[in-house]
Amino acid sequence: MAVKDYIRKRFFPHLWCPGCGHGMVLNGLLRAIEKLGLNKNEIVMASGIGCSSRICGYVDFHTLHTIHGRALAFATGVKMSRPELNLIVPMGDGDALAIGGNHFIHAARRNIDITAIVMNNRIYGMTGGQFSPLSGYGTFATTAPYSNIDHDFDVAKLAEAAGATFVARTTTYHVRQVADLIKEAILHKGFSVVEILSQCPTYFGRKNKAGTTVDMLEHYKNNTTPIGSESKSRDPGLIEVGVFVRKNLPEYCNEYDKVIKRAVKSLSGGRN
Ligand SMILES: Cc1ncc(C[n+]2csc(CCOP(=O)(O)OP(=O)(O)O)c2C)c(N)n1
Ligand code: SF4
Repeated sequence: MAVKDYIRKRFFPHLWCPGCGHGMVLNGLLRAIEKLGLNKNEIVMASGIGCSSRICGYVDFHTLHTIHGRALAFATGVKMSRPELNLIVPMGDGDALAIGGNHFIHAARRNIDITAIVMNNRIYGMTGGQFSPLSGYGTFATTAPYSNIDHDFDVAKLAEAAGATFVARTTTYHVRQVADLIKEAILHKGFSVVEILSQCPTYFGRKNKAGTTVDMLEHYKNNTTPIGSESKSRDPGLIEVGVFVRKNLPEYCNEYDKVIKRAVKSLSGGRN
């Protein structure tokens, strides 16, 4: 199936501003799905609210555009009832780690087979540029006109500590890596997190004098390095991209199946 067949053309033009990174993430996601050769009916995408979450409207899969921060809870419900389906949850940094932070850590802890894509633009884009838990100390936002004093999370470290079994990071500059990491995350059996640094030239960019979209992409290019590279030891400020965690642990739906079997056996007096 061609990439264009995965798109709902009737919802275009999309709502993203010119130069927004979220469209580049959509491109990588569709290419990953095309490479995997997945049937549209095998994919369920659940999202919350935000410019990033709007991806859900543009893809011709089974989609649930739900409430802010709760997409993982909806996805968990779908996955538990239909474990054979591929669950993908695109989230903004606010959606995933502010209002949705609790759902995020517990989905990771359970190791439920869901792919979470965190589109990190370090700002609440949709609502006009409020700072998020990923904006970082010293940044500017409409709600931090005199500079933000909150420190940010490291999404990859948080996801790993919470129990995610596949954790990766890339940026919209790394177009091929976006598709490759999403592909691997979908194939992974367990909770997978792909953080993608995605530029918001409109709110984060303007408030932080980050320049044009091209400047922001060049910033990603010049300030990232592959995990474990020598440059990181020379310049600890570089952001690592690549796969941080790739391990196999019991998956939640499989474990739940075993619980059902144990319960049935016990209730039938051990006859099954
Ligand atoms: C319960 C609830 N609280 C607040 C909002 C308002 N709201 C909508 S999107 C959003 C934040 C969006 O930021 P983010 O998730 O980072 O995504 P982005 O728009 O930057 O892609 C907020 C606060 C809401 N819709 N529902
Ligand atoms: S406000 Fe920012 S995140 Fe939202 S569409 Fe515009 S550029 Fe993208």
